[in-house]
Amino acid sequence: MDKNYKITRHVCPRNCYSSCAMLGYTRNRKLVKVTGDKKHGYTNGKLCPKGYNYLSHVYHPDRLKYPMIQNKRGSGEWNRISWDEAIDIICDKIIELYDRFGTNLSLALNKYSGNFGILHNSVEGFFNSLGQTSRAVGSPCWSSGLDASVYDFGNYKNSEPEQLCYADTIILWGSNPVWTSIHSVPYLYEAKRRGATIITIDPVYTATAKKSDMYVQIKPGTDGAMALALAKMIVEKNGLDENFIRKYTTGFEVFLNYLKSLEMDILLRECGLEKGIMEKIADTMIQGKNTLVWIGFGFQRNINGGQNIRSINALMAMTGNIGKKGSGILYAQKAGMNFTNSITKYFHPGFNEENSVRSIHMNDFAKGLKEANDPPIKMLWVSCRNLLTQNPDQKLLEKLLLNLELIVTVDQFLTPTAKLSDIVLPAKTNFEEWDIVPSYWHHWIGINEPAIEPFYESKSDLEIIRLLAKKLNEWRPGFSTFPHEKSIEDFIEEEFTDDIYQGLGITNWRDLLDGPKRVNLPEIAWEDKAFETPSGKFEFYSERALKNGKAPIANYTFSSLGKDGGQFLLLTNHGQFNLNSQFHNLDLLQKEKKEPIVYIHPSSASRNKLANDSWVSVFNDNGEIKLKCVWSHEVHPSMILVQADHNLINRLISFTPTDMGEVSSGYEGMAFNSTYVSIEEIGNI
Ligand SMILES: Nc1nc2c(c(=O)[nH]1)N[C@H]1C(S)=C(S)[C@@H](COP(=O)(O)OP(=O)(O)OC[C@H]3O[C@@H](n4cnc5c(=O)[nH]c(N)nc54)[C@H](O)[C@@H]3O)O[C@H]1N2
Ligand SMILES: Nc1nc2c(c(=O)[nH]1)N[C@H]1C(S)=C(S)[C@@H](COP(=O)(O)OP(=O)(O)OC[C@H]3O[C@@H](n4cnc5c(=O)[nH]c(N)nc54)[C@H](O)[C@@H]3O)O[C@H]1N2
Ligand code: SF4
Ligand SMILES: [Mo]
Repeated sequence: MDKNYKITRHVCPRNCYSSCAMLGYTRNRKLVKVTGDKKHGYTNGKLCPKGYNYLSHVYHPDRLKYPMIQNKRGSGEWNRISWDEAIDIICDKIIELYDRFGTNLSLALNKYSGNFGILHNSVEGFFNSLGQTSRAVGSPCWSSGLDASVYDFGNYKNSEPEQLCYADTIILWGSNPVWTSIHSVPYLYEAKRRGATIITIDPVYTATAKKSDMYVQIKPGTDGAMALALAKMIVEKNGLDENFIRKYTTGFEVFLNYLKSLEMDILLRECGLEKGIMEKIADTMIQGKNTLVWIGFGFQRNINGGQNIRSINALMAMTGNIGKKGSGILYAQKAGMNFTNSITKYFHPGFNEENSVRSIHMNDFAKGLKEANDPPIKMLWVSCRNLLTQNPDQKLLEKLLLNLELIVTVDQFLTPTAKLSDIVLPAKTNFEEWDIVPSYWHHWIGINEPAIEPFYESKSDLEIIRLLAKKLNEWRPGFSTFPHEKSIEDFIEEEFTDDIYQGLGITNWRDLLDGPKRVNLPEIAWEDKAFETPSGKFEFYSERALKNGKAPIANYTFSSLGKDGGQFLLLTNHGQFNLNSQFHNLDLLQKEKKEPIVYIHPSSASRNKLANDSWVSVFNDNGEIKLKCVWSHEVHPSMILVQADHNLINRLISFTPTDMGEVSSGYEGMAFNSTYVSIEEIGNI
């Protein structure tokens, strides 16, 4: 690139393992190229196909350009309005509702993972600045796994994923990095080059499974039974690390007694696996020095998810595979996100974290909306969230949303959620705004600086919040304590402390303009064995779990997944060329896309008289969708697979809580993968 280009630094702020550092090339005020930033130690100058296609995302013809108002909700009759008009209408409603109810509780926020940049927390900050409001709380994504770590380790920490390189045995347990965490793949290859054995355990023969040395097709949701069977074998084979157990753990005897009480045949029948393959895995773990398990997020989105992870944690602790090079459990961390979070802390006088939120279960949001009373919810603010594709209970949600008096959605596109709103406000992309973006996976952070002018009239979430706070205070002095007069630079400045700077090896956040920086976190999680549990040890037996109404030890509930009537478990895995509901509209990426497909094992298909390539109806009490039936040996016979990128799939899914999640996120997680469906051929359509 010649010097006529302005080069700017960026981070992809999507809810993605990689949080890639990027370089934007701008000429004549137009972004003309996006590449990876080689200064990022983990992503190493590479992007994924979505990342390389950011230009068509930023300049997409469907991007929202102006604030718009809809005549009647869902009518599709939109009129352009000015920012002033939009802010006036919104603030007028906020104040009117306050006057009607004497509180802001009838105003609710639903925000999740559309953008993980820290300035986007200004939205929560604005809500905190009003006193009491209602808020969707919880996580549809990862919380039962986080809780499992809290019970066993006292916290969730992640080794640097680069540790993959040093493992002798890598178990990819329900994770599909070839699609969902592409930057980890070079480290898996490096491990392979060094002689590691890679085992994938997944009900689907995924792109990742195809690259592994060993593949285990497990019945979905039964991994706890498998982990306990492996643990039992390892005990029998004298594969315990007695020293680690004695020094660093508590409650092993209770766990051991539990293992002894379990019958191997029943465990194996439960997960549908042969003893031979289990012996092979147990032997590989014992013979190799270091085993590293990567547990995916999809793994724990079922009713046994948290307990199944606790069983794996126990398996790893009893073999001493914790806190040493090339071993341990990779899942996720929040430590790299430890900013001051000051942007959320301008609480209204008399309010704080404890008393300013009336929480509504994010995963059971429809019911929450219905039941919220005194006062009821009347206005909804949606930001970084496409709840009308990503949430369960779609039909009920749609119905209840229609009862609200005002819905405002801030987004870059007219999503299904935006289409059911009264006002949509256009959001900037990460090439148009300042931000700092951390990662829940690797140990790096980076900066977003504006490369280009805002797309038409789009604004960042923070800019919108400032307009709201300013107008509210003009009309009602002191209504919001959000400091709208502060500059964006001020807000960034306040997120850093001297300690954070020191850890990053910089003296000012602007130093990130020279390249992303590594956060000063240990390369190996728990190397110090300073577990953060009440006992200070790894807890096979957790009093805390018991107190929260859970089994105190890793525990498997048998046949909790059994259902009769010929129904199948519906798995909705994350797709390769989209990021949840984002990037579906990039033609380049979607050109391979055929009809919407349901994959089914040929034996199940024959039993149910479903011809290959026929149209089928997939249904349950929640609804019905029509899909093309494709026979595939790659999916377990007990399940069918529809990619999560199918816009309508959550019409079949109602709220089912995972077994954990409350400790880390406030509510149980969402057991998307514990949904049962029937399937029938409908011939040609
Ligand atoms: N059936 C099924 N459902 C699932 C899942 C599944 O596996 N199966 N997975 C679940 C999981 S793991 C997750 S994390 C959730 C994800 O659900 P969401 O958090 O809703 O995720 P996204 O679809 O990525 O993003 C939501 C919206 O944010 C918008 N956005 C992007 N940048 C900005 C911005 O700067 N400002 C604003 N205001 N908006 C922005 C995007 O355009 C998009 O419309 O879905 C869950 N839903
Ligand atoms: N390309 C792309 N990347 C993404 C995303 C995306 O949508 N697209 N989404 C991002 C987000 S929000 C998330 S949460 C992550 C998700 O990242 P992953 O967890 O890697 O992805 P999933 O597809 O949710 O699930 C991974 C695998 O778990 C398997 N699985 C499901 N149930 C079970 C089970 O009971 N046992 C076992 N052993 N395996 C099971 C599925 O078959 C699937 O192959 O990826 C992130 N990265
Ligand atoms: S979607 Fe993920 S892998 Fe792709 S550019 Fe963004 S952060 Fe990187
Ligand atoms: Mo997620």
